[in-house]
Amino acid sequence: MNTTKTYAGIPQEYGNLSTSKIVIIPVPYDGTSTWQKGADKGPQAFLEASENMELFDIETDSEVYKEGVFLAEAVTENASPEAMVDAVHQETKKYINRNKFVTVFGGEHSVSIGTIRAFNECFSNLTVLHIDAHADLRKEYEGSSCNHACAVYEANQTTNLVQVGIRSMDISEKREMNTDKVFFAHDMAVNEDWMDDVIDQLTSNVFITFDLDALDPSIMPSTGTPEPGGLLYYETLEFLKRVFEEKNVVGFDMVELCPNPTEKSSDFLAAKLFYKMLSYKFVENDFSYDNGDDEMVNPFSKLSKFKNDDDDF
Ligand SMILES: [Mn+2]
Repeated sequence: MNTTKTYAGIPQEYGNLSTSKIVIIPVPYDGTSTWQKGADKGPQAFLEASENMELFDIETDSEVYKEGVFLAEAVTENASPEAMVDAVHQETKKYINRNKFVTVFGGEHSVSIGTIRAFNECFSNLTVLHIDAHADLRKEYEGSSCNHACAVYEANQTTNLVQVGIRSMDISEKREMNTDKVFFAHDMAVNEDWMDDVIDQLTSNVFITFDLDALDPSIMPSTGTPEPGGLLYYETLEFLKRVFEEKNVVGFDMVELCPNPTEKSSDFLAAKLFYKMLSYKFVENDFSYDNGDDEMVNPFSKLSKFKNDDDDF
């Protein structure tokens, strides 16, 4: 990976560590994937797609890169899953301690074990908002507690873990689950208040771990384990926007982009979604819409399959 480049091709003056508010740590790790390999190529594909995106965000009327985005050297430790997790933990903590808004781009989901460990040491009453198709609550898998199938087992023991979009798990994971804090995709599909219900479960400090397989394979086919019945784009943005508005999001990671050379739209979606999350974090003005009837409407709610807004038409 060419780390002399800046994130998204931004001018060097916005890419220096000392003046940047935001740090991105790439972790091209794919040591424990069980089905399709290739998440180690995720950061490179994400960075290439980011270079081809417009840096003005229409919705928030902002250019978040001007807050400064430092592209850190990639964490390439891969001697063992445990060694990788330790390296991610140390690197993440290093930048949190420099008062940066730290983000991590994986790699498979096991990288989040290290990221979450660092955030949990640095922020009190932390919620880990886990957006994923998979529960990832196994204590150990294929001989390691740092397997991707164990991504949030530790978070479930040590933080307020809230899981969203889940639609695939082993029966043994039911024992670990706090059912008040798990939002299954099949329930979300028929509960128009799911966003309110999730937000009710969050403490004020929130770290978001976003597994791209939470999204529907129709919009995110390039992921290791695509599961049908996932989130679509605008409902995802609506939900994330609310979390960023209503809570103190302290950082996030994005994992499991498994790029396919003939299918670039997934890479681009990941790049745009990542930039949207930064835009939501740093936007200063209130960008909610007003329909003129003194009733706030969200422009995306009508596009959401998880909403039932028939009466609006
Ligand atoms: Mn997953």
